Formats: sequence, C-alpha cells, structure tokens
Amino acid sequence: MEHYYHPEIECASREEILKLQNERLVKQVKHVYDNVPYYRKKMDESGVKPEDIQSVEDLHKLPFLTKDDLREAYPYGLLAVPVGDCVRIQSTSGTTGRRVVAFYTQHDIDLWEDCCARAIMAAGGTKEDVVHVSYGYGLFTGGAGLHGGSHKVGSLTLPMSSGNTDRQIQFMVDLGSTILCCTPSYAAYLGESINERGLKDKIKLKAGIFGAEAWTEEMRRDIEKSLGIKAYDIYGLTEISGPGVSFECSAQSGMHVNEDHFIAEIIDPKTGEVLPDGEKGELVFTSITKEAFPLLRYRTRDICVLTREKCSCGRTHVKMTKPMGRSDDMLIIKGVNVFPSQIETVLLNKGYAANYQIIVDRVNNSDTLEVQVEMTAEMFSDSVSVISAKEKELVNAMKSMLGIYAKVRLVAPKSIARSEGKAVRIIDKRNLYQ
Ligand code: DLL
Repeated sequence: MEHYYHPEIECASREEILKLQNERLVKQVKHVYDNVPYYRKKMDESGVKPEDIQSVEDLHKLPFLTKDDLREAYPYGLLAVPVGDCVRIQSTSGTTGRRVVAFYTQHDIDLWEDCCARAIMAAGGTKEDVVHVSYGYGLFTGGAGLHGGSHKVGSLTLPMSSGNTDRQIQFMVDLGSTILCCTPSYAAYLGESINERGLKDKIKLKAGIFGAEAWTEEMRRDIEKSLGIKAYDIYGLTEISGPGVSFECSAQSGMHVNEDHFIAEIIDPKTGEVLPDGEKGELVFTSITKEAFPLLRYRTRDICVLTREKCSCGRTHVKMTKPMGRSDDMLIIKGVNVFPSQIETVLLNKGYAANYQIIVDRVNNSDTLEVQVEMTAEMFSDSVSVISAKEKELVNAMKSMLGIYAKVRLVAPKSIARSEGKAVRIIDKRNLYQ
C-alpha cells in the first residue's frame, strides 16, 4: 500500500506542491465523475466536463458541494467506490436528520492517520512520547484520528476517550503522559482538576493538541499555564476526513493545511467568488487523494483567512487562521454540532410558536445551553407545576433531537424582544471567535 507520510512534502516548494496538486486533482475529478452519479449530474448541469479541469487554476469551474448535498445523498449517494471496498464510517457530532456519514477505504484511513501523525510531530511528538487521547472514540473522528496518528509516529498511545476525569488524571500520572489530545474546553477542565488535586508536579505533559471547537488565544494561555505545556491547535471536519486537515506548528500562528491531500480555497460566502490569499471568507476544500468519499469544492461554512507567508518552522503549506465564525448558524456546544432549526423543529412539533431565544454560555469551562420559549396565551394561566411539567417535556424532546441537555425556560407571551430585522435567536456569550 502506498503511504502518504512524507515529512519532506511539508517543506516542498510551491511549484512542487502545485505540480502534485494538479496531477492529483485531474485524476480525482475523473474518479468522481465516473463513480458518483450525484456529482456527475451537478457537473453536467454546470456544463463542466472532467477534461475542463487540467490544473488547480480550473478548480473554480467545478460546482460546490454543501452539507445539504450530503443530506440529500445520505447515506451512500456520494460514495465513489463499492461499499465492499470501504472499511470504516465516521460521523459528525450532529444529530438525527443532520448526520453526515463519511466513508473510508484502508487507503483513506492511512492518509488520514498520516495527517494526524504530522500534527503530533509538529507538536514535538516522537516514538518516545506517551500520547493521551481524550477525544471521544466512536463515530466522532477525534479519538480515531489522533489514535491512528499516534500509532504512525510510534508513540505509546493511551486510548482514554472522553470523560471519567479521575481516571484520566490517574493514568496521566501513572503512565507519564507527555502529549494530551482533547477539546480545548476539556483541556482547561483537566488543568483545573489537576491543580485542585495538587498534582501539577506529578504530571509530565509537555504539549497538547486541541481542536474540534473554537477557542481563543486567552484560553490557550490559560491552558498552557495550568498544565505547564505548549498548546497546539488542530482543525478538521468529518466530511474531509476528520482532525488533521490542518494543524499548528511551533510558530503557533495559524494551521498548515496538508496541501498534498486537500486544496483550500477562500470564497465570498454570498457570491461564491474565489477570494485572493489574505482575504477573509468561507473555507472550501477539495480532497485530492481520498478514494471512498472524495468531496470536490466542499463548503465548510467556516470563515477564515489563508496566508502564504514564510513560516519559521520551515513548512511551506498554506496556513489558515483559526475559524473566525461560520457562514451558517451552526453552534458547537459541548463538542456537539447544533443547528437552531433543530430547536425550532422541536418547539413547532410541540405546538409552540417560533418565539424563542437560545442562550449559550461557558461556565467552569463547560458549555451551557438554555432555550427560552414563549408560552402560548392559553398556558399563561397554568399552575407552576403544569408549566414545569411542560418544560420537562421540552427538555426531553430537545435531548432526543440534539443529543445534549438544554435547560428550557417557558417565559411570558410576548416577553422575548421582537426585532425589526432578522430575529435575534442566538445569544452566544462565549465570545469564541476573535
Ligand atoms: O470536529 C474534527 C476534529 C476532531 C477536529 C478533533 C479537531 C480535533 P466535526 O465534528 O465534523 O469534526 O466538526 C467540524 O468543527 O467545521 C469547525 O466548525 C469546527 N472545528 C474543528 N476544529 C476546529 C478548531 C471535528 N481547531 C467543525 N477551531 C468544523 C475551531 C473547529 N473550530
């Protein structure tokens, strides 16, 4: 099997990278056109033929793919190889009806793990390290991705998964974990818990690889201080393989995109026009080496900037800033992707009007979600116990729709401020995007 973990590729010249991207793109477009009727139809409708794509410069001719396409084509409609050639699926942290399922051949798993191995090595990882993986295992890509990457580096891998903080800390102390992989909010919580127990001197952590949700520079400083480590950002999305699409290096100033596997573009989210490097817009990825689920021009909805300034680490691959927001209204709460429309669906199904507000906050490094809903005029005269039973009913319905707990508060009719323009449905007090 061909392996894709070549450290020298990360420092190749722009010309070398472009040559590789051109070759792989041409091959990939043909693969998709020949094997994915869903995308072939899109190309036909746009009047683009595989021969029209000869290099990265032609990329803009291809139609975009969005999460809506993935939903429409769910589950097998974008698969480019026979199911028998796939060895794994992973899925987004989203929920029923919104789930995105991505498929992998063994080759795809291999290249994904290579990308994660690069991230671990960029954080100083070697085979001597003990890599403590506290991302969730299972359908979520975090655990599997960093786990596989750690194996590739040859490090001792601790497949902790998330939760059970006492056990996490005990293993960290007993086995001398040196690199921690988890969400930044869990890292902050672990830091606090370790300090509360007076165990900071007993841990040997030197680095952390944190991603899957937005986090600020301030949070980075807090985590670095409380755990005594250097904290690196890592980015990715299930649709494009998972963590390791891009990752931070020692410069800690943006994440290098693995350009031998993914072509990054920035577009104007309103017009779809491609923007030059340095401009802020929506990040779009084309995967040029994946076999099973090769998405062309996939709109991530993450807003960021790409830069090609020389990096002190020596890597030449383009760097993306931390996501600065989203061009849709998806929220990531406790690592779970939540769409306000799901909350609205629950409310409408239960007979409420769409007068609600979603309040997200972060208390003690843990996300909280509260939904305030206006009761109907008839409910206003109900007793406290009836109201509280109705709130409970909504809590349960939200839990089964979103997969996480939402506090529900029924408020008086007409008490949620009406807006003259777009309704202000979301109040995110976390200020995660800078
Ligand atoms: O969160 C993959 C991942 C796992 C990345 C572990 C890093 C570490 P999804 O569940 O599909 O996949 O969610 C993808 O999460 O479009 C971003 O909006 C957000 N996201 C991922 N990494 C970061 C990051 C994984 N470092 C969605 N900073 C993406 C900010 C991030 N947002």
